[in-house]
Amino acid sequence: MRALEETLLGELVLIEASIDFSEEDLPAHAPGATLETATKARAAIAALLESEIAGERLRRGIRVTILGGPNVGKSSLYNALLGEERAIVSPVAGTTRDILRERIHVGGFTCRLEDTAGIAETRCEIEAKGIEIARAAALEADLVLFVVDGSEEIANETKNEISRIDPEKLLCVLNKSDLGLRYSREEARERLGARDALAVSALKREGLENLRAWIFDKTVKRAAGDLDRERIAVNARQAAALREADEALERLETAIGEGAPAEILSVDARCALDALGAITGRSMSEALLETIFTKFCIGK
Ligand SMILES: Nc1nc2c(ncn2[C@@H]2O[C@H](COP(=O)(O)OP(=O)(O)OP(=O)(O)O)[C@@H](O)[C@H]2O)c(=O)[nH]1
Ligand SMILES: [Mg+2]
Repeated sequence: MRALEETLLGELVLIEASIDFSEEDLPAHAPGATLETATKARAAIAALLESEIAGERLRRGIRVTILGGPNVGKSSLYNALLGEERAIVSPVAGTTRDILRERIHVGGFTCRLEDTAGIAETRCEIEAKGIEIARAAALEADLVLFVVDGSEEIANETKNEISRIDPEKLLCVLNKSDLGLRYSREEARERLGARDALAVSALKREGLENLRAWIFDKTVKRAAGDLDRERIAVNARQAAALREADEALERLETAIGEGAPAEILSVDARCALDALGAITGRSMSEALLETIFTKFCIGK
């Protein structure tokens, strides 16, 4: 946004200078260059507007649920991603009962991370309730990190449980890699029936960067339709301002095409910058003065 604003401001300064100080020795204003800038700015705005819907999802926060059998290290992974000891970790199976939720940031975006009760056959009513909540959370989630203890053989129930999850949003996390994995990533993918698998050690904090990168790729990038980071997360208010700026720039293009005088071009350029200022919070007239001062040393 700043870059967009700066280029337009640069043009406006030239336009205004050609009006106010026409008799002085200043660089001449070239309408052709302004037209080019306006056209480029409109393309940038169009790209920003595309991300409006994706932005809504990103702002809400991407929901990432950690699921898996008991004792595989779900809470350890939760804590590791969080960077704090939030969930109780213990060698006792069935430690986590309630669902835990915290926000984490991945590549500058918010994820709502959930730790859940270990899925197992149980006669305990409380544990069973926790498992029910865990499965429901996984259904709702944007992503499911299904954790298995990679140092142990894969149980049949694990494969069944995984088959309930939409493969599009599933990642199998082979935890406890520090103990030595029983199988390769490829074997894990095949045996677990998952498209993706990643080895980590929640205890030793290893493989977490890969995991974060995977989360980023699967969510933020996909949500934004593979747009690069700068183009993400335009909200409804910002989109309205961008549309306003775009209309002003369209008028500017037409005015240049018609050979309108600098006074007219200035009005449209100011309009566009005013609209962008509603997003950046920058007052256009202040910005204009600053730029005039630094560029031309006029008026000091
Ligand atoms: N060696 C090793 N041990 C781990 C790792 N991650 C977790 N553990 C241990 O595994 C045990 C269970 O860890 P938790 O994080 O409580 O497992 P959980 O999946 O949340 O268990 P429940 O809440 O009971 O379902 C603890 O003793 C942890 O220290 C790891 O990466 N390597
Ligand atoms: Mg736990």
